[in-house]
Amino acid sequence: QEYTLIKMKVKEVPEEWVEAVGEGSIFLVAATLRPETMYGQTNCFVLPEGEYGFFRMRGGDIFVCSQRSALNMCYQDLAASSADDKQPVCLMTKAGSDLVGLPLEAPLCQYPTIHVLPMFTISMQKGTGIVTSVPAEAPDDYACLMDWKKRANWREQYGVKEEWCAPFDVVDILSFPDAEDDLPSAPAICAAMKIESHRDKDKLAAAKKDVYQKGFYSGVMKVGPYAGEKVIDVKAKIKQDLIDEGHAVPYFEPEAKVVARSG
Ligand code: ZZB
Repeated sequence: QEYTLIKMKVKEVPEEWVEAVGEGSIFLVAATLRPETMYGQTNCFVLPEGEYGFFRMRGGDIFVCSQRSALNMCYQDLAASSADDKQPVCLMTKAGSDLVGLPLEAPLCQYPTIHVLPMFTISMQKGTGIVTSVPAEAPDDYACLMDWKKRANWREQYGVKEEWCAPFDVVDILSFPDAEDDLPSAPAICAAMKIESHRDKDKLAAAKKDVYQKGFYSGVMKVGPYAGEKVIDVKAKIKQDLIDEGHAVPYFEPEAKVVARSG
């Protein structure tokens, strides 16, 4: 599976982190199949109980991601590795909960600063364990952003400040000239399916499938230099532009293995 890794730069690096990791810009990196949607980012998600490492890349940058994805990055010659055993160089680890609230600068994003929020349904076995949020076109992201906007008790429990979610409205990025309605896909499908929370996993899986199809085959860009062009025609160009500008790198995931389960 070929993903695009989106580099979201940490805008204010805590003093202790600098001491622990040394020189280099720090990026939270999210694996996506939808680089054309990056105009619609409103925040970033991490798994609160997930473990994230700070890994040295060959060019000197520091990427924050799961250990598993860092190992893949070593094999893809992205991450620096110890000479003897091809293991990624981990400078520090943090729980996802320690990353919540961080201010980030994300490529193509309409908001100059976005924040890290918790998402309970992230798999640490997929991508980097970090997810960039596009609530217009990703039902999971819409449901999760709404959870943080609506639920003061969750915010209190997880230390989420209102200013990290409340000001971030859905950014409408695609139009669907051939569809019956021309609304951003994810909010409409979440309303139609009465999805109450991002923990509604089964409904969200069905919604995601629908929205993927719609976005890819009928979407037309509303924003950016390719406005008016079809997603299907410009997806690869937008990806290449991001890579050429140093905001993204290609990232490959080995095919998921069938794992024997016990218990
Ligand atoms: C931005 C984006 C915009 C995404 C969109 C989707 C959509 P797939 O198809 O199952 O491989 N994602 C990435 N890593 C994880 C993870 N570890 N746990 C949970 N979700 C993850 O899913 C790939 C997509 O799932 C990625 O693409 C990412 O969200 C999320 F408009 O990035 B995407 C209809 C979906 N729309």
